Amino acid sequence: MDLTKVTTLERFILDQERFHPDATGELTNLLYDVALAAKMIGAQIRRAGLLDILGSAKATNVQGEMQQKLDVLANEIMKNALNHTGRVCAMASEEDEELIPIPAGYSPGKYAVLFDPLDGSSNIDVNAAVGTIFSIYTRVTTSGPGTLADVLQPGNRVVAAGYVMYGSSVMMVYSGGHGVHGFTLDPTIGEFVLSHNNICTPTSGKYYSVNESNFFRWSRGIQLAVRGFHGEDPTRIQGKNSRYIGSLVADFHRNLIGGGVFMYPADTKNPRGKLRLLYECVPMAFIAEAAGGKATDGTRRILDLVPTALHQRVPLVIGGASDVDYVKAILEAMEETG
Ligand code: AHM
Ligand code: MG
Repeated sequence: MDLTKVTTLERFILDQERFHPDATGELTNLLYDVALAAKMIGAQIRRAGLLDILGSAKATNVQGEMQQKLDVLANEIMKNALNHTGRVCAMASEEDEELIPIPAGYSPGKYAVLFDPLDGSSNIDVNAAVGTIFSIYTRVTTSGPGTLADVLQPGNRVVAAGYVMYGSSVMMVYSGGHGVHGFTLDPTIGEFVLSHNNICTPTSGKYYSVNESNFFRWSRGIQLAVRGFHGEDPTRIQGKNSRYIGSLVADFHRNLIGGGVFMYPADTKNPRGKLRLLYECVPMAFIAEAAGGKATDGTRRILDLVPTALHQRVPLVIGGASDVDYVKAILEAMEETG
């Protein structure tokens, strides 16, 4: 590797803009704002053990789950990185019940941004990988402050989406619809540099990832599909290895690169699944599809679902195209729909 030449995130996105003659540079700057927030969140996570900011903030988020201190911090960092730039008209976050307006005194911009500032936060206390997930839409309202209509858009209108994984290194993976690109933070220069250009995911992979402790709470179809992943249906699908961290970004990222399928199906405890459509499933579905994979709620394409509420949940089957199709074929044969 020539250490005198690196492609930074900024340069890469600027280069891509040349292919869009109508581009104004606003989206580039917005992605750069997200990257800055990611660096700040990553820095806090690295120092978490030292600063005694591990553990619960004794507040409960809108889904009734205990927030970890870093969730709160990451949420504030994301909002503060985005709310004053004139590029964003409104935001929505896993950690805020309502739409997040732009503060008084700042002008609302062209984009709506949705995010889960720190997903998988139950992993923080054990030093396992966590992530930030985001998606960006062009606003549908024409002026003034953004409204719910700007954030309740179907995933097929996303203009860019991605995630940041805080793992053994900090990595940002994003797509503007043309390919999926991965950037690793070089801590010595404080820049995200292109490390994974044009990621393509295998159509059938070697891993399956699901919380198997829910097995007896799943539908018959999901149980059958997972038994296929165990190797019980070799004429239709090859048996796979099980890998599950319980951190969507890390589980998804491994399968994106190594090949595989991730599922969080509905179960009797979570009848609509656990994951949230808007800021967990849609951004991951956008990335999966741009890498050649698929994402469904079991039978229907995630990106075509029309959201009705900010925090709605949806079952998720995501990964290699033929692995996702395998699950769909079983559910359809059993007449189980999403
Ligand atoms: P969170 O948004 O409260 O962090 O929960 C989301 C996480 C995902 O990262 C992960 O895929 C899933 O919840 C794990 O759930 P479970 O512990 O039920 O397997
Ligand atoms: Mg989450």
